[in-house]
Amino acid sequence: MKKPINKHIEMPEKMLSDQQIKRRSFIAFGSFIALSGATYFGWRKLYTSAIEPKTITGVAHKPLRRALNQNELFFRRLFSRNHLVRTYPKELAAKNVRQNSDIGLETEFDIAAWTLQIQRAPGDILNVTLDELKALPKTEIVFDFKCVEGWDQIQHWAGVKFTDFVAHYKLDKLAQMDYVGMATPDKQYYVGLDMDSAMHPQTILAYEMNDKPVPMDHGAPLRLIIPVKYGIKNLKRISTITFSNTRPPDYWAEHGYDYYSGL
Ligand SMILES: Nc1nc2c(c(=O)[nH]1)N[C@H]1C(S)=C(S)[C@@H](COP(=O)(O)O)O[C@H]1N2
Ligand SMILES: [Mo]
Repeated sequence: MKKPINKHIEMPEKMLSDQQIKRRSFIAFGSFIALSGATYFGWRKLYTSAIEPKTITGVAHKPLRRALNQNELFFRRLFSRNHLVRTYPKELAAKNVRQNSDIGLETEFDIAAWTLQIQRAPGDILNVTLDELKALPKTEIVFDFKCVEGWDQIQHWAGVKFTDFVAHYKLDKLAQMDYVGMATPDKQYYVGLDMDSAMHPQTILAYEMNDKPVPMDHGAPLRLIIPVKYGIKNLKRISTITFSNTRPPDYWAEHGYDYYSGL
């Protein structure tokens, strides 16, 4: 027996009654009002919420700071010292390197008298000169430098890998602590870094930019290049380095920004 041929059957178009249309409009409009209300009151609740007391972090609304800290925990668990930031060929590095802000660079400064000061213990400061740093293995990096203000630029830096520096000066014990703190000679700008980021293989104490000594406004004689972080953590003109198990002071965290500021 032959199968009956399936004829195309026209479905009658579904007609909506006036009443149904009214009901749907009511639901749509009602949802719109409800969502707008939730957005407005949610925003107002956040806006009028308490500001955190100023400690190591400051100025952020409490719920936002909680979110930033939770975010940090999440990403620190994912962080790996083996995962490298993307690098580029040297030819792609910017010739006109962007200069951003200069907190801590405005005080009169004698570059010839500069030494890097590492606090090994209270009252035990190790002084390292630029020549001593230059005698260590040199590491170059060309990467995309990112500022939280919204710009980025491929830049070429060179200096001593922080891990090489730690190994050479036998700071391994100190590097088992949780944080590193760095500050400018006048202490006007300072950053706190989690140890995993500081000991990342692409973190360098940089004394060269585009194969020349770091210019004054970019942090001469030595600045931090830490590609796993936003620009704010890339401290220009390092003077002091400290190690600790608590968060070191951080200029922008005190002004409301994320303490971690990872990429
Ligand atoms: N001492 C010091 N370091 C600093 C800053 C600063 O104001 N003072 N600004 C930070 C910010 S926000 C950025 S984006 C980079 C900019 O570095 P550049 O001027 O070499 O581009 O430096 C960082 N390091
Ligand atoms: Mo920045």
